[in-house]
Order: sequence, then C-alpha cells, then structure tokens
Amino acid sequence: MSAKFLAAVVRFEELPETTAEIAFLGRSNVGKSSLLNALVGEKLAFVSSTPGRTQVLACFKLQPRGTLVDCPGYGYAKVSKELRREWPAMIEEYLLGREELVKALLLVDGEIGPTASDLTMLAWLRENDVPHAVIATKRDKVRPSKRANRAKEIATKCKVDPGDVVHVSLDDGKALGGLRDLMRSWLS
Ligand SMILES: Nc1nc2c(ncn2[C@@H]2O[C@H](COP(=O)(O)OP(=O)(O)OP(=O)(O)O)[C@@H](O)[C@H]2O)c(=O)[nH]1
Ligand SMILES: [Mg+2]
Repeated sequence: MSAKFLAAVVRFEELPETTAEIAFLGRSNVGKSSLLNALVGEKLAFVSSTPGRTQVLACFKLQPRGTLVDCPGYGYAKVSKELRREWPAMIEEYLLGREELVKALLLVDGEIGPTASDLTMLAWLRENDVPHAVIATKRDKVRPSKRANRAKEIATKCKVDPGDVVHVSLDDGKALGGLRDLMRSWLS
C-alpha cells in the first residue's frame, strides 16, 4: 500500500478530489499518524511525542486508488483555544459532507480502552450514519494473557460485535496486513 502526500487542508473546500477516502479519527496520541505510516510503509504523516500535533486534515494519495486523511485529534487540552473552537465545526463538516468518505476509522487506545470522548464520537458517528469502523491500537502494550479479555471489554463498551473491532500495533505485520486488506475492499 504505497502513498504520497497530497495536501494539508484547513477548509472543506480545499480537500483534493478523490474517488474514495478513508479517514483516521480519534483522540490525540491514540496513534492515528503512526498507524497511517505503518500501513503505507513510509513516514508520511507527522508523529510527535507532543499530543495535539496534527492540526490539519493531512491528505495522502494511495496507489492504485483512493485517499487517506489523517484528522486532528480530539480531547487534548493544549491545542490553542482558537483551534479547539474551530475543530468541531471543521471535522463535522468534513465527516458529514465528504461524499467520497467510505470509512472513518475510529481509533481507540487498546491498552486503556475507549474514553468518554471516544464513546461520544462513536455515538455521533452512529447518529449521523457516518460509515465507520473501530480500530484498537497499541495492542503490544497489553500483556498477551490479557488480550482476549481486553478485546471483549473494548467491544462491549463500544457496543459492537467483538469480531468487528480490528486490533493492531505498529510491530504486528499480520494485523497491519489484515487492516490493509479491509481498507482495499472499502476503497474498491
Ligand atoms: N507501543 C506502541 N506505541 C504506539 C503505537 N502506535 C502509536 N504509538 C505511539 O503513540 C504516540 C502517539 O502517536 P501518534 O501517531 O503521533 O498519535 P496521533 O493520534 O496521530 O496524535 P495527534 O496527531 O496528536 O492527534 C507516539 O509516541 C507513537 O510512537 C503502537 O502500536 N504501540
Ligand atoms: Mg497525528
């Protein structure tokens, strides 16, 4: 799955043309940019140890088709006040208005489970019929003996079928491969 940087966008009108798009959505620091990079095998999206760094919609073109969008993270207080005011309007407009959006990947932290803001976001996606999937990140941080239970807990809290949660970590090639296959099917 190879990709290249297209644009960093702050307004809906600036979004590049595409046939099908997948967005990475979730709390700051949950691992959106790192997952995108791991999937495309290149450091395209900016990753930082300082949460709240991705403050634009970063758009990437995929080969052979489609686009990926790395969204700003929510639930992080240190982004500027101005941005905190702007973010919801911009992201709402994007998620509700982007016709080419085939899936919003809602990333939740696989170690700590969904937060209150994750569950609010999930409920909002459901209410508004935004196509979405729950992805649990950082599976490597959960002890192997605890993974099955943690997976069940996450599914229960998110009110989804356990089989519908995709569990990934940056070092798990098999899980990343499985997610790539799903993404290709959504984009085709
Ligand atoms: N152990 C572990 N760490 C991870 C994993 N995925 C991401 N991280 C780490 O989590 C931190 C945050 O990752 P980012 O990709 O920048 O998170 P983000 O969701 O893009 O954050 P914002 O851009 O602030 O919204 C980084 O230090 C990553 O290295 C994972 O699977 N396992
Ligand atoms: Mg980021």
